[in-house]
Amino acid sequence: MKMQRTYIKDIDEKKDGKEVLLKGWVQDIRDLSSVKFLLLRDYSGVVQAVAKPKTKVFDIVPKISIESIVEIKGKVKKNKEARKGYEIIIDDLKVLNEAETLPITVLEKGINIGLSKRLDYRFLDMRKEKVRAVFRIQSEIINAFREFFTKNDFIEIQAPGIISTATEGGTDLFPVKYFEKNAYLAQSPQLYKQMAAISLERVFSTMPVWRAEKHNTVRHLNESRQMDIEVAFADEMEIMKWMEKVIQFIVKKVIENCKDELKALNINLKVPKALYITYEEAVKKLKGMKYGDDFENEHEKKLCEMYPDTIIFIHEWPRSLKPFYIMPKDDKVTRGFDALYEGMEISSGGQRVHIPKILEEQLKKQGLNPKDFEYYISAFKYGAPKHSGWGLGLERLTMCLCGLDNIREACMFPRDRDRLVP
Ligand code: AMO
Repeated sequence: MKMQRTYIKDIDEKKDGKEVLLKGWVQDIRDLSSVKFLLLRDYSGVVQAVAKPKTKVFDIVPKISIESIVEIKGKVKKNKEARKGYEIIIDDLKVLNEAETLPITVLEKGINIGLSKRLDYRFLDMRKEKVRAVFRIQSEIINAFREFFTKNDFIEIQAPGIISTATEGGTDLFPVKYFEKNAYLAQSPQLYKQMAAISLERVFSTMPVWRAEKHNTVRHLNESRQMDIEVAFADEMEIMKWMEKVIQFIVKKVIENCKDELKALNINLKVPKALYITYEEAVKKLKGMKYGDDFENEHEKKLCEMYPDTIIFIHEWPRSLKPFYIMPKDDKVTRGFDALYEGMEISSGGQRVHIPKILEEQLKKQGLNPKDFEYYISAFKYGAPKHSGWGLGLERLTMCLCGLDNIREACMFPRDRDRLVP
């Protein structure tokens, strides 16, 4: 009978002394005169395999190229000094697919290669422990987000990726040819999640969004992923609470389920507290800022340094700084907010305008033509409750939890001003 494959994570006490079949990548080879070591990696871990003298594999092992795909049959043996406390004494080895000389190393020390070169070879770069840790944590973040809102009776909606009008300002749209019409890649699910919430009450979405922002910064991508919610009958204070709760839930899940990954990244993650302050209060805390100024990244950093391990919710933003769909609170301020965490903005949102007349006025004020938004405005004419929501950047949150200083590290295949491949 064909032998079943064993995964490296399952090598334990019960397997001690037994013959196993392993498959994976050759991470490294150590060629000593008396013995040859091969580090084998699969999705679940790394184990040391040993070729002893006078065996048929002794001369073969040192010749195998790094990252080749191999199949190893061997005996599990306790060895306190080996990683995991066990090693494999190789009986037989087959090279399933030989790797050519690598353009970048996949060993941890190779992390110092420039980011741009690493991204050129991302398919190899993600074989490194630290890089894999980031994407494992990102997967936990998005799963926890879904779990939290599903448990709270929200439904996940799928908004379109091709749209006919700007939702987040007209200048940073990517045009696409849509048969005879002009269309754009969606900058956010904004208008669609609102139209869903006024019928379904509690919705969330996770989708890529596209922004043709020309600036190349360590916090911006031209394609990013947004986690959004929209809740009917809620105001901005209520939905900020949802964000406080979901981020705390996500961080707890990452602490619980990604212990090895956090260790690999050398991160001591803490469940954050929350602070709620008005825009006016925030401006007063910062030197060199005056009422009406938008926050620069240096201001966000300073505020976060004042309140470590805290999500800072800044609400009551001036009307001039928020989009047309944010509900005004009075003549001066809106019901919009921004959330800062670990030195940067991770989210913005607020209560929406659900009164068609106010919506038309706000569109005109921002230089937009209400005619282009007729489909959206009319949705609020047939029984629309007040509603609120926010969008949370997946890559930005990944940066915060993994301690990364460039957003490209938090995106498997980033799209920026200069990069369209791989
Ligand atoms: P906003 O434009 O602030 O709001 O986007 C929400 C969050 O998405 C992330 N984000 C980005 N991340 C990387 N690169 C980018 N270019 C980028 N743009 C945005 C950020 C940001 O805080 N419709 C509103 C949300 C709402 O009101 O519900 C919106 O899109 O983390």
